[in-house]
Amino acid sequence: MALTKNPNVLKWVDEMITLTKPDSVVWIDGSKEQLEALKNEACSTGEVMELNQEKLPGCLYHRTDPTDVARVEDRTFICTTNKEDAGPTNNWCDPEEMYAKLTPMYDGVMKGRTMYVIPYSMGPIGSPLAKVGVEVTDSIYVVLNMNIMTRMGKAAFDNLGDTSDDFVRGLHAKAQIDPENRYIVHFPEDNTIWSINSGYGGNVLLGKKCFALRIASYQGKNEGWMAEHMLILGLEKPNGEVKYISAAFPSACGKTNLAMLIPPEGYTKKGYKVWTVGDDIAWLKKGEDGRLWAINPENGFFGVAPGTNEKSNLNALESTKKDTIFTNVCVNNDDLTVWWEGLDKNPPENATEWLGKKVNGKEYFAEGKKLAHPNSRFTAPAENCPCISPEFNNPKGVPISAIIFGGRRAKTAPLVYEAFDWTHGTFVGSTMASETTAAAAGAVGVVRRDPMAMLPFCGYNMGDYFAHWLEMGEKLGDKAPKIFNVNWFRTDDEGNFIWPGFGDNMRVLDWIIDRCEGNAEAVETAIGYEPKPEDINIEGLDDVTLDVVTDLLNVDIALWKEEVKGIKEFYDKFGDKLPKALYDELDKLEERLNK
Ligand code: OXD
Ligand code: MN
Repeated sequence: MALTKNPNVLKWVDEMITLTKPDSVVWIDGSKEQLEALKNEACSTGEVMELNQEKLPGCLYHRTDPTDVARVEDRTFICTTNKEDAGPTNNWCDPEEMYAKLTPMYDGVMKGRTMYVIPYSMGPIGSPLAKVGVEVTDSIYVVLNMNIMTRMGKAAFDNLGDTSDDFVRGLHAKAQIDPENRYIVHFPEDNTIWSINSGYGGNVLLGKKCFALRIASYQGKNEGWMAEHMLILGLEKPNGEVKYISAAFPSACGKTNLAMLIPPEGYTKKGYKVWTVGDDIAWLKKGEDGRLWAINPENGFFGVAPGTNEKSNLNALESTKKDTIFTNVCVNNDDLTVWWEGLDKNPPENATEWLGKKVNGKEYFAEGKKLAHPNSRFTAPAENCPCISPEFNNPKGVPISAIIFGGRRAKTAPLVYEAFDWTHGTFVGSTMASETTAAAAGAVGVVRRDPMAMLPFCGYNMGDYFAHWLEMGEKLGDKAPKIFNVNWFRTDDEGNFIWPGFGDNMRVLDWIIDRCEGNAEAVETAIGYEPKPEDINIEGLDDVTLDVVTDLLNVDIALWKEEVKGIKEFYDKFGDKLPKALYDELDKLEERLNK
Protein backbone atom coordinates (compact mmCIF):
# COMPACT_ATOMS: atom_id res chain seq x y z
CA MET A 1 0.00 0.00 0.00
CA ALA A 2 1.25 3.44 -0.87
CA LEU A 3 2.60 5.20 2.22
CA THR A 4 1.93 8.72 1.02
CA LYS A 5 -0.79 10.79 -0.55
CA ASN A 6 1.75 13.02 -2.24
CA PRO A 7 0.56 13.07 -5.88
CA ASN A 8 4.06 13.81 -7.20
CA VAL A 9 5.44 10.68 -5.58
CA LEU A 10 2.46 8.55 -6.62
CA LYS A 11 2.65 9.72 -10.20
CA TRP A 12 6.37 9.06 -10.48
CA VAL A 13 6.18 5.62 -8.83
CA ASP A 14 3.32 4.73 -11.21
CA GLU A 15 5.48 5.73 -14.16
CA MET A 16 8.33 3.57 -12.88
CA ILE A 17 5.96 0.62 -12.45
CA THR A 18 4.63 1.08 -15.98
CA LEU A 19 8.20 1.18 -17.27
CA THR A 20 9.77 -1.70 -15.34
CA LYS A 21 6.64 -3.93 -14.99
CA PRO A 22 7.39 -5.66 -11.66
CA ASP A 23 5.20 -8.59 -10.57
CA SER A 24 4.55 -6.84 -7.27
CA VAL A 25 5.29 -3.58 -5.49
CA VAL A 26 6.23 -3.27 -1.82
CA TRP A 27 6.36 0.11 -0.08
CA ILE A 28 9.07 0.14 2.57
CA ASP A 29 7.70 1.53 5.83
CA GLY A 30 10.89 0.87 7.78
CA SER A 31 9.20 -1.31 10.41
CA LYS A 32 11.16 -4.05 12.18
CA GLU A 33 8.67 -6.69 11.05
CA GLN A 34 8.97 -5.74 7.40
CA LEU A 35 12.78 -5.65 7.52
CA GLU A 36 12.91 -9.00 9.30
CA ALA A 37 10.69 -10.57 6.64
CA LEU A 38 12.82 -9.13 3.85
CA LYS A 39 16.00 -10.36 5.52
CA ASN A 40 14.53 -13.85 5.81
CA GLU A 41 13.52 -13.79 2.18
CA ALA A 42 16.99 -12.67 1.08
CA CYS A 43 18.54 -15.41 3.22
CA SER A 44 16.28 -18.03 1.67
CA THR A 45 17.31 -17.07 -1.86
CA GLY A 46 21.01 -16.79 -0.97
CA GLU A 47 21.14 -13.06 -1.73
CA VAL A 48 22.52 -12.61 1.78
CA MET A 49 23.76 -15.02 4.42
CA GLU A 50 23.33 -14.72 8.15
CA LEU A 51 26.65 -14.62 10.02
CA ASN A 52 27.29 -15.95 13.54
CA GLN A 53 24.41 -14.43 15.49
CA GLU A 54 26.15 -14.76 18.83
CA LYS A 55 29.45 -13.18 17.79
CA LEU A 56 27.97 -10.82 15.19
CA PRO A 57 24.30 -10.28 16.10
CA GLY A 58 22.18 -8.92 13.29
CA CYS A 59 25.09 -9.17 10.81
CA LEU A 60 24.73 -10.34 7.23
CA TYR A 61 27.07 -11.28 4.41
CA HIS A 62 26.72 -10.52 0.73
CA ARG A 63 28.86 -11.17 -2.31
CA THR A 64 28.55 -9.07 -5.47
CA ASP A 65 29.23 -10.20 -9.00
CA PRO A 66 33.03 -10.33 -9.62
CA THR A 67 32.65 -7.70 -12.35
CA ASP A 68 30.75 -5.41 -10.01
CA VAL A 69 32.91 -4.45 -7.06
CA ALA A 70 33.45 -0.69 -7.27
CA ARG A 71 32.10 2.58 -8.54
CA VAL A 72 32.38 2.93 -12.31
CA GLU A 73 33.44 6.46 -13.11
CA ASP A 74 33.65 5.87 -16.85
CA ARG A 75 29.99 4.81 -16.84
CA THR A 76 28.80 7.65 -14.60
CA PHE A 77 27.05 10.51 -16.40
CA ILE A 78 25.81 14.00 -15.66
CA CYS A 79 23.04 14.77 -18.14
CA THR A 80 22.31 18.47 -18.40
CA THR A 81 20.65 20.31 -21.27
CA ASN A 82 23.84 22.25 -21.94
CA LYS A 83 27.05 20.28 -22.13
CA GLU A 84 28.95 23.11 -20.51
CA ASP A 85 26.88 22.74 -17.33
CA ALA A 86 28.41 19.31 -16.72
CA GLY A 87 31.92 20.64 -17.31
CA PRO A 88 35.16 19.06 -18.46
CA THR A 89 35.50 16.65 -15.52
CA ASN A 90 32.20 14.78 -16.01
CA ASN A 91 30.93 12.40 -18.67
CA TRP A 92 28.04 14.16 -20.35
CA CYS A 93 25.12 13.14 -22.51
CA ASP A 94 22.05 15.03 -23.63
CA PRO A 95 19.20 14.11 -21.23
CA GLU A 96 16.73 13.27 -23.99
CA GLU A 97 19.25 11.07 -25.72
CA MET A 98 20.12 9.30 -22.47
CA TYR A 99 16.48 8.73 -21.51
CA ALA A 100 15.90 7.36 -25.01
CA LYS A 101 18.84 5.01 -24.67
CA LEU A 102 18.03 3.75 -21.18
CA THR A 103 14.25 3.50 -21.39
CA PRO A 104 14.31 0.31 -23.49
CA MET A 105 16.80 -1.19 -21.04
CA TYR A 106 14.38 -0.57 -18.14
CA ASP A 107 11.32 -1.68 -20.12
CA GLY A 108 10.00 -4.76 -18.33
CA VAL A 109 13.28 -5.20 -16.45
CA MET A 110 11.44 -6.07 -13.20
CA LYS A 111 9.18 -8.74 -14.73
CA GLY A 112 9.21 -11.69 -12.35
CA ARG A 113 10.67 -9.46 -9.64
CA THR A 114 9.39 -7.25 -6.84
CA MET A 115 9.81 -3.49 -6.83
CA TYR A 116 10.63 -1.99 -3.44
CA VAL A 117 9.72 1.67 -2.98
CA ILE A 118 12.08 3.19 -0.43
CA PRO A 119 11.35 6.59 1.08
CA TYR A 120 14.35 8.03 2.89
CA SER A 121 15.70 11.20 4.39
CA MET A 122 19.26 12.39 3.91
CA GLY A 123 19.87 14.19 7.19
CA PRO A 124 18.02 13.93 10.50
CA ILE A 125 14.24 13.82 10.03
CA GLY A 126 12.94 17.34 10.53
CA SER A 127 16.29 19.05 9.94
CA PRO A 128 16.05 22.20 7.80
CA LEU A 129 19.12 20.88 5.99
CA ALA A 130 17.66 17.42 5.30
CA LYS A 131 16.20 16.31 1.98
CA VAL A 132 13.99 13.44 0.96
CA GLY A 133 14.64 10.84 -1.67
CA VAL A 134 12.63 7.93 -3.02
CA GLU A 135 14.48 4.98 -4.50
CA VAL A 136 12.72 2.20 -6.34
CA THR A 137 14.80 -0.95 -6.66
CA ASP A 138 14.47 -4.68 -7.28
CA SER A 139 17.13 -5.53 -4.70
CA ILE A 140 16.50 -6.48 -1.07
CA TYR A 141 20.22 -5.94 -0.45
CA VAL A 142 19.66 -2.30 -1.40
CA VAL A 143 16.69 -2.02 1.00
CA LEU A 144 18.70 -3.50 3.87
CA ASN A 145 21.69 -1.22 3.17
CA MET A 146 19.53 1.89 2.76
CA ASN A 147 18.05 1.07 6.16
CA ILE A 148 21.53 1.46 7.65
CA MET A 149 22.81 4.34 5.52
CA THR A 150 19.72 6.61 5.63
CA ARG A 151 16.72 7.44 7.78
CA MET A 152 14.46 5.10 5.85
CA GLY A 153 10.71 4.58 6.05
CA LYS A 154 7.39 6.32 6.39
CA ALA A 155 8.79 9.20 8.46
CA ALA A 156 10.61 10.43 5.36
CA PHE A 157 7.27 10.77 3.53
CA ASP A 158 5.80 12.55 6.54
CA ASN A 159 8.69 14.97 6.29
CA LEU A 160 8.12 15.50 2.58
CA GLY A 161 4.47 16.35 3.12
CA ASP A 162 1.49 15.85 0.85
CA THR A 163 2.28 18.35 -1.87
CA SER A 164 6.04 18.93 -2.17
CA ASP A 165 7.82 18.04 -5.37
CA ASP A 166 11.24 18.40 -3.75
CA PHE A 167 12.37 14.78 -3.63
CA VAL A 168 15.08 12.98 -5.55
CA ARG A 169 13.78 10.23 -7.80
CA GLY A 170 16.07 7.20 -7.88
CA LEU A 171 15.47 4.25 -10.17
CA HIS A 172 17.64 1.19 -9.70
CA ALA A 173 17.38 -2.11 -11.49
CA LYS A 174 19.90 -4.93 -11.19
CA ALA A 175 18.95 -6.15 -14.66
CA GLN A 176 21.59 -8.72 -15.67
CA ILE A 177 24.52 -7.03 -13.84
CA ASP A 178 25.99 -6.65 -17.29
CA PRO A 179 29.14 -4.51 -17.12
CA GLU A 180 28.76 -3.55 -20.78
CA ASN A 181 25.37 -2.01 -20.08
CA ARG A 182 26.05 -0.60 -16.64
CA TYR A 183 24.99 3.04 -16.29
CA ILE A 184 24.94 5.41 -13.34
CA VAL A 185 23.19 8.45 -14.65
CA HIS A 186 22.23 11.75 -13.08
CA PHE A 187 19.69 14.21 -14.41
CA PRO A 188 20.24 17.15 -12.05
CA GLU A 189 17.63 19.29 -13.78
CA ASP A 190 15.00 16.58 -13.09
CA ASN A 191 16.13 15.61 -9.58
CA THR A 192 16.55 12.14 -11.02
CA ILE A 193 19.06 9.27 -10.86
CA TRP A 194 18.93 6.12 -13.00
CA SER A 195 21.19 3.20 -12.17
CA ILE A 196 21.18 -0.11 -14.02
CA ASN A 197 23.18 -3.36 -14.22
CA SER A 198 25.00 -2.98 -10.91
CA GLY A 199 24.53 -4.28 -7.39
CA TYR A 200 27.58 -2.61 -5.85
CA GLY A 201 26.85 -0.14 -3.02
CA GLY A 202 28.39 3.01 -4.46
CA ASN A 203 26.37 2.52 -7.65
CA VAL A 204 23.07 1.46 -6.14
CA LEU A 205 22.66 3.06 -2.71
CA LEU A 206 21.42 6.11 -4.53
CA GLY A 207 21.21 8.27 -1.40
CA LYS A 208 24.98 8.32 -1.04
CA LYS A 209 27.31 9.52 -3.80
CA CYS A 210 24.56 9.95 -6.41
CA PHE A 211 22.17 12.06 -4.35
CA ALA A 212 24.12 13.39 -1.34
CA LEU A 213 27.04 14.54 -3.50
CA ARG A 214 26.26 14.76 -7.23
CA ILE A 215 22.63 15.90 -7.15
CA ALA A 216 23.03 17.74 -3.83
CA SER A 217 26.08 19.71 -5.01
CA TYR A 218 23.94 20.99 -7.89
CA GLN A 219 21.05 21.78 -5.54
CA GLY A 220 23.46 23.48 -3.14
CA LYS A 221 24.76 25.76 -5.88
CA ASN A 222 21.21 26.81 -6.78
CA GLU A 223 20.00 27.10 -3.19
CA GLY A 224 23.07 28.65 -1.55
CA TRP A 225 24.55 25.75 0.43
CA MET A 226 27.28 23.15 -0.09
CA ALA A 227 27.40 19.36 -0.43
CA GLU A 228 30.96 18.20 0.18
CA HIS A 229 32.95 14.97 0.29
CA MET A 230 33.97 15.66 3.88
CA LEU A 231 34.11 13.98 7.25
CA ILE A 232 32.89 15.95 10.26
CA LEU A 233 34.46 15.54 13.69
CA GLY A 234 34.14 17.26 17.04
CA LEU A 235 37.25 17.86 19.10
CA GLU A 236 36.47 18.10 22.80
CA LYS A 237 38.92 19.92 25.00
CA PRO A 238 39.50 19.29 28.70
CA ASN A 239 37.15 22.18 29.58
CA GLY A 240 34.34 20.34 27.78
CA GLU A 241 34.15 22.73 24.86
CA VAL A 242 33.80 21.04 21.46
CA LYS A 243 35.10 22.52 18.21
CA TYR A 244 34.01 21.03 14.88
CA ILE A 245 36.19 20.37 11.86
CA SER A 246 35.24 19.13 8.41
CA ALA A 247 37.85 17.58 6.15
CA ALA A 248 38.14 16.43 2.55
CA PHE A 249 40.62 13.80 1.34
CA PRO A 250 40.76 11.73 -1.84
CA SER A 251 40.20 7.98 -1.51
CA ALA A 252 42.84 5.99 0.38
CA CYS A 253 43.99 8.86 2.57
CA GLY A 254 42.42 7.65 5.83
CA LYS A 255 39.28 9.75 6.00
CA THR A 256 37.30 7.27 8.09
CA ASN A 257 40.31 6.85 10.36
CA LEU A 258 40.61 10.60 10.96
CA ALA A 259 36.85 10.88 11.57
CA MET A 260 37.13 8.29 14.38
CA LEU A 261 40.55 9.21 15.70
CA ILE A 262 41.60 8.13 19.18
CA PRO A 263 43.99 10.77 20.56
CA PRO A 264 47.40 9.76 21.94
CA GLU A 265 47.57 8.94 25.64
CA GLY A 266 48.97 12.34 26.61
CA TYR A 267 45.85 13.94 25.22
CA THR A 268 43.26 11.47 26.52
CA LYS A 269 44.76 11.76 30.02
CA LYS A 270 44.22 15.51 29.91
CA GLY A 271 40.61 15.00 28.81
CA TYR A 272 40.72 15.48 25.04
CA LYS A 273 38.30 13.43 22.97
CA VAL A 274 37.26 13.17 19.35
CA TRP A 275 33.57 12.73 18.41
CA THR A 276 32.48 11.48 15.00
CA VAL A 277 29.66 13.31 13.25
CA GLY A 278 30.32 11.85 9.80
CA ASP A 279 32.98 9.97 7.85
CA ASP A 280 32.21 10.78 4.21
CA ILE A 281 29.72 13.53 3.37
CA ALA A 282 28.86 16.94 4.81
CA TRP A 283 26.04 19.31 3.90
CA LEU A 284 26.94 22.83 4.96
CA LYS A 285 24.84 25.96 5.19
CA LYS A 286 25.14 29.40 6.72
CA GLY A 287 23.25 29.45 10.02
CA GLU A 288 21.24 32.22 11.66
CA ASP A 289 24.33 33.23 13.62
CA GLY A 290 26.28 33.75 10.40
CA ARG A 291 28.54 30.75 10.92
CA LEU A 292 28.79 27.69 8.66
CA TRP A 293 26.78 24.75 10.06
CA ALA A 294 27.08 21.14 8.93
CA ILE A 295 25.06 17.95 9.04
CA ASN A 296 26.07 14.47 8.03
CA PRO A 297 23.27 13.46 5.66
CA GLU A 298 24.02 9.76 6.20
CA ASN A 299 23.01 7.42 9.00
CA GLY A 300 25.77 4.83 8.72
CA PHE A 301 29.24 4.08 7.42
CA PHE A 302 29.94 2.35 4.13
CA GLY A 303 33.58 1.74 4.93
CA VAL A 304 36.43 -0.10 3.24
CA ALA A 305 37.13 -3.20 5.34
CA PRO A 306 40.77 -4.07 4.40
CA GLY A 307 43.21 -2.23 6.60
CA THR A 308 40.65 -1.69 9.35
CA ASN A 309 42.00 -3.11 12.60
CA GLU A 310 42.29 -2.38 16.29
CA LYS A 311 45.25 -0.10 15.75
CA SER A 312 44.20 1.76 12.60
CA ASN A 313 40.58 2.32 13.61
CA LEU A 314 39.23 0.61 16.72
CA ASN A 315 36.05 2.68 16.61
CA ALA A 316 35.22 1.57 13.07
CA LEU A 317 35.92 -2.04 13.98
CA GLU A 318 33.64 -1.78 17.02
CA SER A 319 30.94 -0.25 14.80
CA THR A 320 30.83 -3.47 12.77
CA LYS A 321 30.11 -5.84 15.67
CA LYS A 322 26.33 -5.85 15.21
CA ASP A 323 23.62 -5.07 12.66
CA THR A 324 26.26 -4.72 9.94
CA ILE A 325 26.28 -5.94 6.35
CA PHE A 326 29.62 -7.20 5.06
CA THR A 327 30.19 -7.26 1.32
CA ASN A 328 32.97 -9.19 -0.47
CA VAL A 329 35.06 -9.88 2.64
CA CYS A 330 36.33 -13.37 3.52
CA VAL A 331 34.17 -15.75 5.60
CA ASN A 332 35.49 -18.07 8.28
CA ASN A 333 33.47 -21.22 7.69
CA ASP A 334 34.15 -22.65 11.16
CA ASP A 335 32.26 -19.98 13.05
CA LEU A 336 30.70 -17.78 10.34
CA THR A 337 32.70 -14.69 11.22
CA VAL A 338 34.52 -12.41 8.79
CA TRP A 339 38.12 -11.62 7.95
CA TRP A 340 39.96 -9.23 5.65
CA GLU A 341 43.55 -8.29 4.85
CA GLY A 342 44.94 -6.06 7.55
CA LEU A 343 42.48 -7.19 10.23
CA ASP A 344 45.18 -9.37 11.80
CA LYS A 345 47.81 -11.83 10.63
CA ASN A 346 45.58 -14.77 11.38
CA PRO A 347 43.31 -15.57 8.44
CA PRO A 348 40.90 -18.48 8.93
CA GLU A 349 42.11 -21.83 7.67
CA ASN A 350 38.66 -22.95 6.62
CA ALA A 351 37.82 -19.92 4.56
CA THR A 352 35.59 -18.85 1.72
CA GLU A 353 37.30 -16.07 -0.19
CA TRP A 354 35.37 -13.14 -1.66
CA LEU A 355 34.67 -14.89 -4.97
CA GLY A 356 32.99 -17.74 -3.09
CA LYS A 357 35.73 -20.35 -3.39
CA LYS A 358 36.50 -22.53 -0.36
CA VAL A 359 40.22 -22.25 0.33
CA ASN A 360 42.82 -22.82 3.00
CA GLY A 361 43.00 -19.19 4.12
CA LYS A 362 46.39 -19.53 5.77
CA GLU A 363 48.00 -20.94 2.64
CA TYR A 364 46.23 -18.42 0.46
CA PHE A 365 47.44 -15.59 2.67
CA ALA A 366 51.00 -16.95 2.71
CA GLU A 367 50.93 -16.99 -1.09
CA GLY A 368 49.89 -13.34 -1.07
CA LYS A 369 46.49 -14.01 -2.60
CA LYS A 370 43.57 -11.80 -1.60
CA LEU A 371 40.93 -13.37 0.61
CA ALA A 372 38.84 -10.21 0.74
CA HIS A 373 38.39 -7.89 -2.22
CA PRO A 374 40.52 -4.72 -1.71
CA ASN A 375 37.29 -2.68 -1.95
CA SER A 376 35.26 -5.01 0.27
CA ARG A 377 32.98 -3.09 2.60
CA PHE A 378 31.09 -2.94 5.84
CA THR A 379 27.77 -1.11 6.10
CA ALA A 380 27.49 -0.23 9.77
CA PRO A 381 24.96 1.90 11.67
CA ALA A 382 26.45 5.18 12.89
CA GLU A 383 24.86 4.63 16.29
CA ASN A 384 27.15 1.60 16.78
CA CYS A 385 30.22 3.85 16.78
CA PRO A 386 31.62 4.22 20.31
CA CYS A 387 32.60 7.83 19.59
CA ILE A 388 29.49 8.91 17.72
CA SER A 389 28.84 12.56 18.51
CA PRO A 390 25.94 13.43 20.83
CA GLU A 391 25.11 16.00 18.12
CA PHE A 392 24.83 13.37 15.39
CA ASN A 393 21.04 13.63 15.25
CA ASN A 394 20.84 17.33 16.03
CA PRO A 395 18.68 18.81 13.25
CA LYS A 396 20.64 22.08 13.48
CA GLY A 397 23.92 20.33 12.78
CA VAL A 398 27.22 21.56 14.22
CA PRO A 399 29.12 24.84 13.67
CA ILE A 400 32.35 24.38 11.69
CA SER A 401 35.50 26.15 12.92
CA ALA A 402 37.97 24.72 10.43
CA ILE A 403 37.97 23.07 7.02
CA ILE A 404 40.86 20.76 6.20
CA PHE A 405 42.03 19.62 2.78
CA GLY A 406 44.63 16.94 2.32
CA GLY A 407 46.22 14.51 -0.03
CA ARG A 408 49.01 12.01 -0.32
CA ARG A 409 52.18 13.87 -1.28
CA ALA A 410 55.65 12.41 -0.77
CA LYS A 411 57.59 15.68 -0.83
CA THR A 412 55.59 18.75 -1.83
CA ALA A 413 52.99 19.57 0.80
CA PRO A 414 54.15 20.15 4.37
CA LEU A 415 52.57 18.48 7.40
CA VAL A 416 50.17 21.40 7.80
CA TYR A 417 49.62 24.94 6.63
CA GLU A 418 46.86 27.48 6.91
CA ALA A 419 45.43 29.42 3.99
CA PHE A 420 45.74 33.21 4.16
CA ASP A 421 41.97 33.65 3.79
CA TRP A 422 38.89 31.93 2.31
CA THR A 423 39.77 32.79 -1.30
CA HIS A 424 43.26 31.41 -0.86
CA GLY A 425 41.73 28.42 0.92
CA THR A 426 39.46 27.81 -2.07
CA PHE A 427 42.59 27.92 -4.23
CA VAL A 428 44.26 25.37 -1.95
CA GLY A 429 41.22 23.06 -2.14
CA SER A 430 40.91 23.45 -5.90
CA THR A 431 44.53 22.34 -6.38
CA MET A 432 44.28 19.32 -4.08
CA ALA A 433 46.17 16.33 -5.37
CA SER A 434 47.32 12.89 -4.43
CA GLU A 435 50.15 10.79 -5.74
CA THR A 436 49.16 7.32 -6.87
CA THR A 437 50.33 4.45 -4.69
CA ALA A 438 51.32 0.90 -5.50
CA ALA A 439 47.87 -0.14 -4.28
CA ALA A 440 46.22 1.11 -7.46
CA ALA A 441 46.81 0.01 -11.01
CA GLY A 442 49.04 2.25 -13.14
CA ALA A 443 52.22 4.19 -12.54
CA VAL A 444 53.29 5.02 -8.99
CA GLY A 445 53.88 8.61 -7.91
CA VAL A 446 51.75 10.24 -10.58
CA VAL A 447 50.01 13.40 -9.38
CA ARG A 448 46.22 13.21 -9.69
CA ARG A 449 44.37 16.49 -9.16
CA ASP A 450 41.20 15.98 -7.16
CA PRO A 451 39.77 19.37 -6.18
CA MET A 452 38.13 19.24 -2.75
CA ALA A 453 38.11 15.40 -3.30
CA MET A 454 35.04 16.09 -5.44
CA LEU A 455 36.36 15.14 -8.87
CA PRO A 456 34.10 12.08 -9.28
CA PHE A 457 31.26 13.63 -7.27
CA CYS A 458 30.62 17.17 -8.46
CA GLY A 459 27.28 17.21 -10.27
CA TYR A 460 28.00 20.28 -12.38
CA ASN A 461 30.81 22.27 -13.98
CA MET A 462 33.72 22.37 -11.55
CA GLY A 463 34.56 25.90 -12.65
CA ASP A 464 31.11 26.96 -11.42
CA TYR A 465 31.70 24.88 -8.32
CA PHE A 466 34.84 26.88 -7.50
CA ALA A 467 32.85 30.08 -8.07
CA HIS A 468 30.22 28.79 -5.65
CA TRP A 469 32.92 28.25 -3.04
CA LEU A 470 34.05 31.84 -3.49
CA GLU A 471 30.44 33.08 -3.16
CA MET A 472 29.98 31.10 0.04
CA GLY A 473 33.09 32.80 1.41
CA GLU A 474 31.65 36.21 0.62
CA LYS A 475 28.39 35.26 2.33
CA LEU A 476 30.18 34.05 5.45
CA GLY A 477 32.60 36.98 5.64
CA ASP A 478 34.68 37.04 8.81
CA LYS A 479 32.60 34.18 10.28
CA ALA A 480 33.94 31.79 7.63
CA PRO A 481 35.87 28.78 8.96
CA LYS A 482 39.63 28.91 8.56
CA ILE A 483 40.99 26.63 5.87
CA PHE A 484 44.00 24.33 6.30
CA ASN A 485 45.91 21.77 4.26
CA VAL A 486 47.50 18.68 5.78
CA ASN A 487 49.75 15.92 4.50
CA TRP A 488 50.29 12.85 6.66
CA PHE A 489 52.29 11.13 3.90
CA ARG A 490 55.69 12.88 3.59
CA THR A 491 58.41 10.29 3.05
CA ASP A 492 62.15 10.18 3.64
CA ASP A 493 64.67 9.29 0.95
CA GLU A 494 64.00 5.58 1.50
CA GLY A 495 60.28 6.11 0.99
CA ASN A 496 59.32 5.60 4.64
CA PHE A 497 56.58 7.75 6.12
CA ILE A 498 58.06 10.35 8.46
CA TRP A 499 54.91 11.29 10.37
CA PRO A 500 53.32 8.50 12.47
CA GLY A 501 49.77 9.48 11.44
CA PHE A 502 46.61 7.82 12.83
CA GLY A 503 45.93 8.97 16.42
CA ASP A 504 48.97 11.23 16.36
CA ASN A 505 47.24 13.40 13.76
CA MET A 506 45.53 14.81 16.86
CA ARG A 507 48.72 16.83 17.38
CA VAL A 508 48.06 18.68 14.14
CA LEU A 509 44.33 19.14 14.87
CA ASP A 510 45.42 20.64 18.18
CA TRP A 511 47.41 23.38 16.40
CA ILE A 512 44.58 23.94 13.96
CA ILE A 513 42.06 24.54 16.75
CA ASP A 514 44.53 26.78 18.58
CA ARG A 515 44.83 28.84 15.39
CA CYS A 516 41.05 29.09 15.14
CA GLU A 517 40.92 30.38 18.68
CA GLY A 518 43.82 32.80 18.21
CA ASN A 519 45.97 30.82 20.64
CA ALA A 520 48.86 29.85 18.38
CA GLU A 521 51.37 31.80 16.39
CA ALA A 522 52.27 31.08 12.79
CA VAL A 523 55.07 31.74 10.37
CA GLU A 524 54.25 33.20 6.98
CA THR A 525 55.66 31.14 4.10
CA ALA A 526 55.22 31.32 0.34
CA ILE A 527 52.34 28.83 0.47
CA GLY A 528 50.54 29.88 3.65
CA TYR A 529 50.86 30.13 7.42
CA GLU A 530 52.79 27.34 9.10
CA PRO A 531 53.23 26.39 12.73
CA LYS A 532 56.50 27.11 14.43
CA PRO A 533 58.00 23.61 14.79
CA GLU A 534 57.92 23.88 18.58
CA ASP A 535 54.17 24.52 18.44
CA ILE A 536 53.48 20.97 17.25
CA ASN A 537 53.24 18.90 20.41
CA ILE A 538 55.60 15.91 20.05
CA GLU A 539 55.52 14.80 23.67
CA GLY A 540 55.52 11.00 23.87
CA LEU A 541 56.72 10.48 20.28
CA ASP A 542 59.92 8.46 20.03
CA ASP A 543 60.91 9.04 16.44
CA VAL A 544 59.76 12.59 15.91
CA THR A 545 62.14 15.25 17.15
CA LEU A 546 61.99 19.00 16.68
CA ASP A 547 64.31 18.60 13.68
CA VAL A 548 61.95 16.09 12.13
CA VAL A 549 59.03 18.49 12.54
CA THR A 550 61.14 21.24 10.97
CA ASP A 551 61.73 18.88 8.07
CA LEU A 552 58.05 18.01 7.78
CA LEU A 553 57.24 21.71 7.53
CA ASN A 554 59.87 22.46 4.94
CA VAL A 555 58.61 24.09 1.73
CA ASP A 556 60.80 23.07 -1.20
CA ILE A 557 60.70 26.11 -3.50
CA ALA A 558 61.88 24.22 -6.60
CA LEU A 559 59.19 21.55 -6.14
CA TRP A 560 56.54 24.21 -5.63
CA LYS A 561 57.55 25.96 -8.84
CA GLU A 562 56.89 22.65 -10.60
CA GLU A 563 53.61 22.46 -8.73
CA VAL A 564 52.59 25.87 -10.09
CA LYS A 565 53.09 24.55 -13.62
CA GLY A 566 50.92 21.51 -12.88
CA ILE A 567 48.18 23.69 -11.40
CA LYS A 568 48.20 26.01 -14.40
CA GLU A 569 47.82 23.06 -16.75
CA PHE A 570 44.94 21.76 -14.68
CA TYR A 571 43.21 25.13 -14.43
CA ASP A 572 43.40 25.66 -18.17
CA LYS A 573 41.02 22.72 -18.66
CA PHE A 574 38.20 24.86 -17.30
CA GLY A 575 38.60 27.71 -19.77
CA ASP A 576 36.44 30.76 -18.98
CA LYS A 577 34.71 28.93 -16.18
CA LEU A 578 37.78 29.08 -13.93
CA PRO A 579 37.18 32.08 -11.64
CA LYS A 580 39.70 34.86 -12.17
CA ALA A 581 40.24 35.09 -8.41
CA LEU A 582 41.83 31.62 -8.51
CA TYR A 583 44.19 32.50 -11.38
CA ASP A 584 45.11 35.56 -9.29
CA GLU A 585 45.91 33.30 -6.36
CA LEU A 586 48.12 31.21 -8.62
CA ASP A 587 49.95 34.34 -9.79
CA LYS A 588 50.42 35.49 -6.22
CA LEU A 589 51.79 32.09 -5.24
CA GLU A 590 54.25 32.24 -8.10
CA GLU A 591 55.36 35.74 -7.07
CA ARG A 592 55.91 34.65 -3.49
CA LEU A 593 57.94 31.64 -4.67
CA ASN A 594 60.10 33.90 -6.84
CA LYS A 595 60.84 36.32 -4.05
C1 OXD B 1 33.71 6.12 -0.91
C2 OXD B 1 34.55 6.76 -1.94
O1 OXD B 1 33.33 4.96 -1.08
O2 OXD B 1 34.86 7.94 -1.78
O3 OXD B 1 33.40 6.79 0.10
O4 OXD B 1 34.90 6.09 -2.92
MN1 MN C 1 33.85 8.84 -0.10
